[in-house]
Amino acid sequence: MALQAASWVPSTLSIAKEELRKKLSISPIKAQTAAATPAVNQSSSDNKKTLRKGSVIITGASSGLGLATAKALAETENGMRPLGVLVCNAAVYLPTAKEPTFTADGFELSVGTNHLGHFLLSRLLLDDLKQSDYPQKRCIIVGSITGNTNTLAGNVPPKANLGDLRGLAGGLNGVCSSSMIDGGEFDGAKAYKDSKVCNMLTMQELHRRYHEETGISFASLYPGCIAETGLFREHIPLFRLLFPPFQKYITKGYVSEEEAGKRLAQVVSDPSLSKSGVYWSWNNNSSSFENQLSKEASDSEKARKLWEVSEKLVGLA
Ligand code: LMG
Ligand code: NDP
Ligand code: PMR
Repeated sequence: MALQAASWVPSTLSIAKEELRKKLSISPIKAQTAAATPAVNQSSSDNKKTLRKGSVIITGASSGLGLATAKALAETENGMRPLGVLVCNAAVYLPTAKEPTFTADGFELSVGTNHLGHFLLSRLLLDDLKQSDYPQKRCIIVGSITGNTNTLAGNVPPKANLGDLRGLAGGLNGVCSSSMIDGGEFDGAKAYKDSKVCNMLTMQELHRRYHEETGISFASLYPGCIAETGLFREHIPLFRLLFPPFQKYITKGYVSEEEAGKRLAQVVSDPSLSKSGVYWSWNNNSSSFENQLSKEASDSEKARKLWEVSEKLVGLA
């Protein structure tokens, strides 16, 4: 099934890319996807119809959490095949970069990929989700504990802080504005954590704007510390060596890719996790609960401003 799921990648990828291209010339996200439902070539002529009715789109499904989630969904044997779900999962983390790098459109790479790419993708696919007749339509944006300063992990420097969004408003291009959202000096670890705050704020703003009207459930989550994924590929080898045992034996926050994939798969298709506007987390015994976001990550005024600034940057306003 996992291989079958992988065979979905090119067709859904091209649909999403085509959508993006049609609207404007932005390309921070290659929408790599996987799905657990019947393949495109088994359906009728209309690919868009298949997207609406029979698919889960997962960005960043070539490794780590995205791949493990696709596997967990593909292994689900019951009739409850998930339909009409968008999972914004792809991310990059550049903790050792001394200088910023940029997307083709000139946005700092971490925020461009993790936030702006998903902001645009979710907006472009909203109509498809809206029109789907699947009863539990969902749009999920993966967040993290490290963007939440109400936790110990969120207090490890550098801490997330979007400030007044002056760098983002200036285009995040490092030329006529800072490459950091708050207008400060480039810091790759902070840029990642800031992008996760954006992900969690965006989910809540989507919920406020669209949940009632569309019936789509919007959710974010912290799947646990999946300390061995490709996310840390840019970190120094010593970190990659020590981080998994540190998380396993000291913080006890470690989860395997398989376990994390099952958690995200629950948010995709478990009827008991259908509530909208929620940031899900799991206890050590793997039971899910609605977690509290930090002050900044639940600031509705900041969410609105982030929405408006992001709309301008991706050409939707
Ligand atoms: C920033 O540093 C970087 O500046 C930035 O560029 C970016 O990379 C960012 O978030 C990413 O990090 C963050 C800095 C915060 O954290 C560190 O640098 C941690 C390094 C700790 C170095 C210890 C090395 C020696 C460890 C040997 C022990 C191995 C144990 C393995 C487990 C075996 C189990 C059988 O720094 C701080 O905030 C300092 C706060 C320090 C608080 C210490 C809390 C106690 C935790 C227990 C210590 C265990 C250390 C293990 C470290 C693993 C790597 C994270
Ligand atoms: P991985 O690096 O394994 O997965 C990230 C995925 O994103 C890869 O498939 C990667 O594909 C893809 N990706 C990166 N850039 C792009 C792009 N521009 N377009 C399309 N795809 C892209 O890391 P994880 O599985 O750990 O990360 C998945 C999510 O989980 C992220 O949102 C991360 O923030 C979140 N998370 C992870 C935690 C952890 O402890 N690992 C903890 C909390 C949250 P490719 O390599 O082919 O480019
Ligand atoms: Mg962190 C106390 C629990 C805890 C948890 C659950 C995490 C998760 N971390 C915790 C604690 C600590 N970390 C402590 C005490 C330290 C100082 C030694 C520490 C350090 C640390 C570093 C250097 N942690 C990190 C890094 C990273 O580079 C990772 C990061 O911030 O990426 C942005 C990271 C993480 N810690 C986590 C999680 C989940 C990460 C991965 C990042 C993410 O996806 O959000």
